[in-house]
Amino acid sequence: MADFPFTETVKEPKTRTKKKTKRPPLYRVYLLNDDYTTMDFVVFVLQEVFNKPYEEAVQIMLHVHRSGMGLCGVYTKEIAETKVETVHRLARANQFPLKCRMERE
Ligand code: TYC
Repeated sequence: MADFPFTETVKEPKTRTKKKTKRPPLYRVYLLNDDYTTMDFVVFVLQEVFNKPYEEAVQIMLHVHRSGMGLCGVYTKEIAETKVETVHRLARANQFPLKCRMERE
C-alpha cells in the first residue's frame, strides 16, 4: 500500500460473509414430586411422553419421588412446551396433580 501515491486505500468490508449457524436455545424439562400421583402413572408418562425405556423411567420416577424433582429431557423451546402441556393434559385427564416445568439451559 505504501508505494501508491494516494491517500485512500480500499478497505475490505467487515461483514461476515459465511453465516454462522447458531444453535437454538435448549430447555430442560422436569417432573415435580407430589403426594397423590401414582408411581405407575409417572412411569407411564416418562415412557409415553419422554420416550424413556421402562427401567430408566422407573429410575427417574424414584429420583423425583425421593428428591422432589427430576430431569426428563432437553429440547428446543416448542418441543419442551409441548411436552409440558402433554404431561399436564394427561395428568388432568387422569385426575392427578402431576406438575412439569421447563427452564432454559
Ligand atoms: N410421590 C408419589 C407417590 O408416592 C410418586 C411420584 C413420583 C409422584 C414422581 C410424582 O413426579 C412424581 N405416590
